[in-house]
Order: sequence, then structure tokens, then C-alpha cells
Amino acid sequence: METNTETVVKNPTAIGFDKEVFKKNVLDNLKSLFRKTMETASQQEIFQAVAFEVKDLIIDRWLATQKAYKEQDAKYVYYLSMEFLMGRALGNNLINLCCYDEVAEVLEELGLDINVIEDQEPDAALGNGGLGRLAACFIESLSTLNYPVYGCGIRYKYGMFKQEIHDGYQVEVPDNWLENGNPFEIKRPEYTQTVKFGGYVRIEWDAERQRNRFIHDGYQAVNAVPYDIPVVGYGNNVVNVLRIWDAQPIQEFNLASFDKGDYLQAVEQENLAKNIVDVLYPNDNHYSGKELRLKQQYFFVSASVQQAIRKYKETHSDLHKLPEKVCFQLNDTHPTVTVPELMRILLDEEGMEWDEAWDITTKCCAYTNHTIMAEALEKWPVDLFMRLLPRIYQIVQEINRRFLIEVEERYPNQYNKIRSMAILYEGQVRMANMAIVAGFSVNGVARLHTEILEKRELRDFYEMMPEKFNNKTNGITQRRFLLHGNPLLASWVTEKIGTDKWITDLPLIKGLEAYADDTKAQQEFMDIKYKNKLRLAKYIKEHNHIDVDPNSIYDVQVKRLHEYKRQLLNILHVMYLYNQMKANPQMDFYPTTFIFGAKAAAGYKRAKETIKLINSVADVVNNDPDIRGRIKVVFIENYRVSNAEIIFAASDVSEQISTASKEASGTGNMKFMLNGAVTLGTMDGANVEIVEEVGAENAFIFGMSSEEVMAYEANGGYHPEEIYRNDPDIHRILDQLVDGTFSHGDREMFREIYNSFLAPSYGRADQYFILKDFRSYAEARERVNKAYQDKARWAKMAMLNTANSGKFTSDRTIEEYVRDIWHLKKVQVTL
Ligand code: B1H
Repeated sequence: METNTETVVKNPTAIGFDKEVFKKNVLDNLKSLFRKTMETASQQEIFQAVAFEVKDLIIDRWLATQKAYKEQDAKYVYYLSMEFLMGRALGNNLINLCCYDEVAEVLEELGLDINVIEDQEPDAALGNGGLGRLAACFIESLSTLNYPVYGCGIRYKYGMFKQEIHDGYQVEVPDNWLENGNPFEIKRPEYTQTVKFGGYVRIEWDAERQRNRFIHDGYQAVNAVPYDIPVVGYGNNVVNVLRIWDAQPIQEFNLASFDKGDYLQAVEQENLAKNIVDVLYPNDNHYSGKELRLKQQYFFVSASVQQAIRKYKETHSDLHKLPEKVCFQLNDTHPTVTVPELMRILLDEEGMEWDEAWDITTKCCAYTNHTIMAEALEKWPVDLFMRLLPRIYQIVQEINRRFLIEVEERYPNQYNKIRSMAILYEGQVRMANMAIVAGFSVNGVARLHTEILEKRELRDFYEMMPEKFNNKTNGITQRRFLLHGNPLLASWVTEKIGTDKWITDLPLIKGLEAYADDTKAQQEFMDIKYKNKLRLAKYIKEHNHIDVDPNSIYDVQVKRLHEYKRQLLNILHVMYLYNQMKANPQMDFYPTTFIFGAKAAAGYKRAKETIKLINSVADVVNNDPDIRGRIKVVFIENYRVSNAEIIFAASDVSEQISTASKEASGTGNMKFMLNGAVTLGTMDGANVEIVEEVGAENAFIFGMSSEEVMAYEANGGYHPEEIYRNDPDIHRILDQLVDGTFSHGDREMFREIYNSFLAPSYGRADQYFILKDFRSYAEARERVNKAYQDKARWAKMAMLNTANSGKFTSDRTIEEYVRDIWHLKKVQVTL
């Protein structure tokens, strides 16, 4: 895989960093911000003082970047996303400014530990999981690759909830991430936009233009106020912007002086503004048809599109050329109202004819699909949609009407085509269909996923408009997930391959392959892994109060909790292992720590039961003297970006065990691979490409193929009770769910999980083929355990995973988006 290898300035002196100046300014900041000295300030205050100083380092680059963009009249991609799962900023900003080590030294001279200071920063958790983290990696890569981008999103007051575990159960705690302010953001009230909801549309005859005018009246309006967060490129002076919108009531009139009707409207407007950006919907891969969610979507989309048009018009007079300067990338269907919103502006505000407006819109919008899970498909009830967005709804109707004429022309009398492709159907607005009809590009996020879209989920669209479809296999940024998260391995890689250019050109990491059989290198690689395992053990001890043996295999599954991801398969297998070991205490088994980390959506019952089951199994297994610590189960509370970095670095085995065809790509799988963990997984999502890169002999693959899964599904499922009847080990673990073994005698605690396999109250039995894949999984886990006992073989496999992870940098993904979809030009920034 080729990535762009522009030379970058890495010399810290080139960025004008001066240790003494930095130190002095931090102390000044402490004084001016908090009236404190180093002796009296808290670590949190010191973090703030340091962060403000780092923002200062960023500012000049930020100005220089925006100036360069303007001078070159650069094309921008607007990456529209309801989620940006940024994590912490301080460490990564320092890394990308190429002064991390210098600042660490300054802090040390002040008697401070940079890790402790970094730990003061709350994660910016404005996302659920992979989709939001992908957006964060993408804008970081765009900056590093010198491409102009605006990340556009929402400044949620509360991000992803914090997870606490009480008595084995998940408890959600609000994430008040802005409590101490956000030192990196800048409020931009001068770019405030107004967004309108509700009301009705009046039609007026425009005599001058001899056509109807559509006037939106009786609405409630809210101000969208942007906050800009810098997104620093690595060593290239580029600073792009993540623009997140806050909602503010419009206070243009004095409440008291209004008559009753206006008073009420003013109060309503105030309320509207109050809750619009209150909280991130905590559902991963699941759509929530709530009015407030649609409000959030239109709120940030309308503000972003208005802003983009305004900016364009500052320097251009002809809106027909908008597609030369602007591309709106829709991160899933959540921002799809971009399409009718852009149409509205062009038609109603710019006075264009439909065809011109449509031509521009369809050249500006591109859509990424992230899932085929039916429950994630956004379909809005028409009545809700038209009440909230009456003018937008009219436009959607017209888009639909015209599209159906096209379908009818192409496929006369084939009602099935209309049924599958209509945007408005059975009282619903189907957002994916709108995004596909209006977008000039539709992409999936891994090769297998795109194939499934083309052949099955979106087959009719693919047949009608194949030129729109393309694949962009996801990626991750090595700056965060290796350089920052695993400094020991990062330095070692640089030393071994003789260059640090992998930081911006990850395929160079292939140079490690030459060391795969080198005993000394193997030893060094595993020593680093061991140190990272110690670091994680320390974290687990501090946060979970569990002792973990750093010599054991760290077998890790961290990701959102979802049935299709099959954490249940993992824990059932632990129960099985436990039974084996009880029956045969002498069995050959290398001690293993099974580590879980997962948040369940607040309303997702089965997911929450699964967390309880994991913790209950942990309780029994960890405390059974017969096991002698050879099996440990650890549930890491509050899995998030910041602790993920520590977890990936320490992992030996990467559990990627979704039911084949269900995980669109996965990106955790890539982070593990980069850090030298070996994949234990199904042929799903990007696992397929991981295995292709690293070789089947360096991964542990099991389970049904996506073809097999889809074939069963087409036939209404399979019969898990046959397996239950014929496989005594499986019979036993299922029975243990309801005989009290793991629940202090409570036979009801896990009854619903039990029933899901054999007698579900709704849906198919064992919908995600857990029992069907169980034996294959057990056998793969046995292979893992054996393989680990051959130290040299394991070291080689692990090293080869790191060595072959080059394809999975988000830099490669971004270059593909640029080449095929966005057509951006690199902009050089000098100070
Ligand atoms: C992914 C979502 C998602 N796909 C709806 N879809 C949401 C859907 O709040 N909602 O309504 C939130 C999230 N998330 C993930 O995207 C896929 O499951 C992963 O396989 C993929 O790696 C990731 C990035 O493409």
C-alpha cells in the first residue's frame, strides 16, 4: 500500500520551542488563571496552565494554516459527524508539535510527571465507539497530510456516560467533561448561525421571477454558536479545525414587553436551546427515533452548511462552482439532512431552479455507510419529520418524486424496485436511501462490508448506479495508538528500522520483518510487551483492585457491548474452561487473563445482563482456589480512548469474534495489530484484510464465513437446541446459567440469556450463532494457548503483526478518500 511520503519537519527547534520560555509561561499561567504557584496549585490547575501554553504554541500555526488555505483558495472537506471521539488532546498535541519530550523534561524540572498531568484531562468523549473514533483519526490524518478539513459536530454538554460497576452491574454516570472548561477550544460567536424548527410553509407568488416562493413562518429559532478545537498535524505546521456547535437561545427581545403569544414562543425557544445539545445518544449501532435526536441532526447540519456557504461566498460569486471548493462527507446517515438543507439554501435563499440546485447538491455530497445492522437504519416517521422540518420535508418529497420517476423509467412496472429504493415509503423517511440518491459517492468501510452492500443490502442501488459505489477500508492513526500509547515500542521500532519516518509513513514498519527470526529482537519485543503488561496490571490494580499476573497471556476483548460482537461467546468459553480445569486440575494450560472492557447502551437489557454475567463469572473463577490463578477474568471499568491506549499496548491476544458479516470493519482490531497482539477472530470486517496482510499462519481464525451466516439467515436461522442436546460441554454451561453456579444460587439472574439460546420470547434462537461457532472458537483458543507456550514462535507472530500493520494507517484511508472522492490539494504551511 502506498501512502504519501512528503518530508515533514520533525526538528523541534524548527517549531520555535524554547524550554525556558515554556516553563516561565506555565508559571505565569498558573498565576493569572488561578492566582497560584507551583507549590500551591493542584495537578488539575497545572494541567490547565500547561494546556493553555500548548494552545499558545498552536495558535500561530493555526493562523498560518488558515491564511495559507485562503491564499490558495483551497478546497475543503466538511466531515459531518454526530460523533467525534477525540479522547485527550494534550499528549497528542505535544507529539504532533514535536515537543513531547521537551515538555516532559520541563515538567520534570518542575518536579512533575507528564503522565500525571495528562491524566488530569478528561476524555473528550463526543462519540460512542468506532464510528466516532474513526472521525477523530480522520481529521488527525487530514491535518498530518496537509489537507484542509472542517470537522463539524455537536458540543454535547455531556459526552459518553462514565461507566461504574456496582455489584457487577453497569451504572451510568453523567460525563460532565466541560466542568473545568476546555483549555483547547475557542468560542467563535462571530460565526453564530440561526437554525429554525417547526412552523409552516407559506407559498407566495413572486411576480418578478414568475414563480412561487416558499416562506417558512411561525417557527422557533435557536442560535448555533461554534467552538473551534485545533486539530494539529504531525510536524507540518498544519492546524485544522474541529468545529462543534453549541445551542443558545435567541434573545433579541425583552421577554416582559411581549404579549402572551410572543412570550410563550420566547420561552419555548429558550427551552429548545436548552436541551438540544445536552447529551450524546449513547447507542452504538442502534438508531433511536427520538425527536430530539432529529433536532440535534438538523441543528448541527444546518449551522455547518450555512457556515460553509457563507465562507464560500466571501471569496466566490458563483455558487455553481461550489463543488470545486466544498465536499460534504456524511459520516453515516446521521447528517443526511445536509442534502435537503443545501437544496433549501440554494432554492429559497439563493433563488435557484431545482435542476441547478440539484446538480450542485449531488456534486457536493458523499455518504459513508458504517453498518448493515437493521436496527441501525435510520427511518424517521413522516409526521415527526414534517412537523419539525416542514420546508425540508417538502424538499425531500420532491427529491423522492423525481427519483421515483427515474426508477419507473428505468424499471417500468417493477414495484419491488420502488419498494426497496424509495426515500419515502410506508410513512417513513429512509435516510440511507436519500444519502445514496443524492450522494455522488457511497462507500463501505472494509472490502467485505462493501461487497455485502453491493451484493445484498444495497443491491438495487448498486445495479442502478454502480459508479457511485466504492470501498474505503478504515484505518487508525499511529500517532496516537503507537507513538503516544506505546512509547517503548515506538522507540524500538525507530531504532530497528533506522528511521522515525513510519510516524507519517506506516508501511515502513515492514522493516521489522527482517528481525522476525532474530532471537535478540524477539526478546526485546517481548520485554517491551512485558513492561506494557506491568503498566496495565498497575492500572487494573489501581482501578479494579484485582491482581493480575503480567506473565499470563493477556487475552483482550474491548469494544462496545453488543450481541453481534459476541462478548457472550467469550465468557461462555471461560465458563467452559473453568469446568475443564475443575475436572482436570492437571490440564495443560498456560495461565491466561481474560480482559473485558465494554459499555452497554443505557437501554440495552441483554448487553447489561452480559456485563453482569462477565463479572459474576469473574467472581467465581478468580476466587476458586482450585484454579490457582491460572484463569483470571477482569472487567475494566469505563473503557474509553485514554485507557484503550494502555490496553492495546499490553495485549497478547485480540478478540475480534463478531458473527461474520455483522462487523462492518472494526478498528480496534487494527490498534491491537499495530501493538503486536495476535488476532483471534472470525472472517469479518477488516479482519479479512488483517489476515491477508499478516498471513493466516500469524492469526487464529475460526467460525462460520459470512456466506454461511447469510445462508442460514435466509433460511430463518438454525437449531441451537440440537447442539445443546448433543454437546455435553455446551449443555453444561448453558445449564449453569440457570442453576446458580455463577449467581450465588440465583436461578433467575441469567434466565433470559439462557432463553435466548433455546426459547427466546422474540426473535430467532441464538440469533448470532454463538453455539454454532462455539467448538470452532474453543479449538482456536486452544491453538492460541499452545502457540504462546512456544516463546520464539509467539514473539515472531506478534512482531509480524506489528510489521504488517502498515495498510491500516488512517493516512492510507485518507489518501484514498482524497483520490477518489474529495480531490483535495495538499497545502504547505510555513511560519
Ligand atoms: C458503526 C455505527 C453507529 N457502524 C448508529 N454504525 C449510531 C450507528 O447513534 N447511532 O445511531 C452510532 C453508531 N457504528 C461502526 O463504525 C461499525 O460497527 C464498525 O465496524 C466500524 O469499524 C466503525 C467505523 O466505520
